[in-house]
Amino acid sequence: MTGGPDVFAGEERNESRAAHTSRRDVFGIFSITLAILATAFAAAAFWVSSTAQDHAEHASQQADRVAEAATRNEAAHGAAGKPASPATSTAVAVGAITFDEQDFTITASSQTARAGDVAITIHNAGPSSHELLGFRTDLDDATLPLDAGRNVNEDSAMMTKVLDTGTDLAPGTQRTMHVNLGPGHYVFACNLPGHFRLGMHLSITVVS
Ligand SMILES: [Cu+2]
Repeated sequence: MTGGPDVFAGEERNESRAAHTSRRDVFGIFSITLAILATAFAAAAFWVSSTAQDHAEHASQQADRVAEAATRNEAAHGAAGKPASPATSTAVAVGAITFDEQDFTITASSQTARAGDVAITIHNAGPSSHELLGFRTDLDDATLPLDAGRNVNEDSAMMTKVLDTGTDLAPGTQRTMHVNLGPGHYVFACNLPGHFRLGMHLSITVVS
């Protein structure tokens, strides 16, 4: 039985090598799987972080825009959120008055004017379209007679129309009209539906 042990030993070695080889294969597959998983995780982590960064950047840009708009709005309308009225001059306007209309107020460069030809410039600061009507009347500007639709009754016998833009002024536009005004009390208003009730009226006194 010579060679028997050798054969046995050889078989043992072979077995051992086979076991070793198979362990190495398992280890190799395990390593590759691990590497693939690690790569997948890294890619997912990168995607999540870059998406989060995009979101954060987007949110921050949006916040900036909102803050900027709020600042602009505040600058345009005053800190209290009310439309800021340009300081109305107490000087008597001679020959020209500028009316500023916006949602939903009317202001004028002066509320007292010298009788005679007056160049009336109407500026619409928006954001809606507006018109301007002028009436000679003893009524206070807030108490003009209303029609069934609760807009100013332009045909009321209690007042006489002296100015009418006729067509609406688009936001951001202005128009100059000439009118000859005698001494007296006048009311200027926007009579687009609801605008008078919302506050678009102003009294002007014309002196000789
Ligand atoms: Cu209006």
